[in-house]
Amino acid sequence: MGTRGLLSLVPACLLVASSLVASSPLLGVSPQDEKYFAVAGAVIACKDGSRTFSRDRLNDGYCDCLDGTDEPGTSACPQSKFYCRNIGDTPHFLFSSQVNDHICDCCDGSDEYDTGMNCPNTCLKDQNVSENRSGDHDAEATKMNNSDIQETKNRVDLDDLVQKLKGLKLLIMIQVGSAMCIMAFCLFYRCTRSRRRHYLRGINKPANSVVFAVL
Ligand SMILES: [Ca+2]
Ligand SMILES: [Ca+2]
Repeated sequence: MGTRGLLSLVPACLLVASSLVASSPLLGVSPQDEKYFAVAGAVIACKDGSRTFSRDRLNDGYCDCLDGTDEPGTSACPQSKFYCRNIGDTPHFLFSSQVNDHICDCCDGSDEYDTGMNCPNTCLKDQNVSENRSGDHDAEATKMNNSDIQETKNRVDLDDLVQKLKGLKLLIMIQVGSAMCIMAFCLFYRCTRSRRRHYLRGINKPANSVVFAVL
């Protein structure tokens, strides 16, 4: 038998398990309390210590204990809690008023065992929906992480571009400053040279005039 064949047997096994639990005298009893009733003898003590009851009064529809110890599977005691096993999904407790109230509260339908209600076992279906929601949540988280990474990368690229522009601006300022210094030096050199020429011409002019006068 293949894997698909085995998987097709799972709902049937859950249905059989649920029906066995529904017919058990420990209906509505949590696994922890099963030990309590297992170790007890023919006479069982109420958990609040108020009194005792015989085993045949367990889930007999009559409230013997004020705390509901003897009626975990019926709505006889207001204080009792019904344990949904929900095999394949998450187990949880119900108020006793929710037992046989014509509303399917447990996903395995075990709380409506005496009303003729057709409560389909949806535990596996609910579990799949929960897993799908979890998968969607993970996918959304991954998408958000990728978006954050891309945004951080863009921010780093922008900062890098700003730093490069600042460096380029500084380089341009240095080059302009250097060009201005060279131009100023050249201008100063020309002015100095021109003044020197004028000075030398001023010295040579009187001497030539004297020579011409002598001749
Ligand atoms: Ca009882
Ligand atoms: Ca119910």
